[in-house]
Amino acid sequence: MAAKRKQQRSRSPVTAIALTIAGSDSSAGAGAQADLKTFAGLGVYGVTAITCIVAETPGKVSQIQPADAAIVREQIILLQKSFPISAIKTGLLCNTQIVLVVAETLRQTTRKTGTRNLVVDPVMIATTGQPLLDGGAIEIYERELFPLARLITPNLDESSRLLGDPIADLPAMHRAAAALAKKYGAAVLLKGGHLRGRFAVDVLHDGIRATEFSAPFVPDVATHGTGCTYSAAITAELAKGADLSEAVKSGKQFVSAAIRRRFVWNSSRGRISALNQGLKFHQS
Ligand code: PXL
Repeated sequence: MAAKRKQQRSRSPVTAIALTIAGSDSSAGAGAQADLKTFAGLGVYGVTAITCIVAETPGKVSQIQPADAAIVREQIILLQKSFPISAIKTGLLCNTQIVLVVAETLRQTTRKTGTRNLVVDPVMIATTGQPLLDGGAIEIYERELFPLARLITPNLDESSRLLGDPIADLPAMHRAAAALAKKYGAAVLLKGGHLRGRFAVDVLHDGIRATEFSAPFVPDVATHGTGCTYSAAITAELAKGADLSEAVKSGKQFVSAAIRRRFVWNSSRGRISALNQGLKFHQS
């Protein structure tokens, strides 16, 4: 009997677990929904701590309601106690109180669990240009959360906001990535997707050296959630044990494929599109 139970147990699949601390996007293209689809697409079991509810549809953020900091904290603590989580990412944290409580909770729980794989995606502005984070929260990010991160993944706008200088070309991206890695004592992946060219080039700086990651740029794509999907894919690879550079390489391939295979629908609001993080779909 015991032998049979043991056999049954050993046949159950075991997979890596990743936690995303992020907002809910009603249209499921970004936020925690994109993270979960990405984790699943890469064979990682995802769990979530929801920080806010965003009512949105592709192209329009309508309303944002933050969760109480106390329930954000409880979700993280409970999950960390119950699951062997091997990587964590943060996405939209919405306001100062939530950034503070996430940093404080991760400082405590990761000391106990030893999880070093924290990817911080400093989500500040939506693809539509709408601010998603209140101004004072950025300072708290810099002081409390960045020092805990293994990797920070700002885009060009977020990097210029953090450094106070515009970033206009690839040499400026290299200088900025090095400056950010030095400033925060963490590896930095500066995403250059918004620098229109034939290739979307990102620069990873680990504090010592820089590596470029490049993929053909897909023009005329206004799909939101690329940043979330990219950082979630990196988190999934870290959860499975990849090193940082391998994780970024696979993450870039994953997000590029999600963009190439995006869905496009006609709706009463015109054409809308969403990333495809690996859905097997039925063509009607
Ligand atoms: O893409 C940034 C982003 C992140 N997280 C949530 C969002 C959005 C964009 O709108 O809704 C929850």
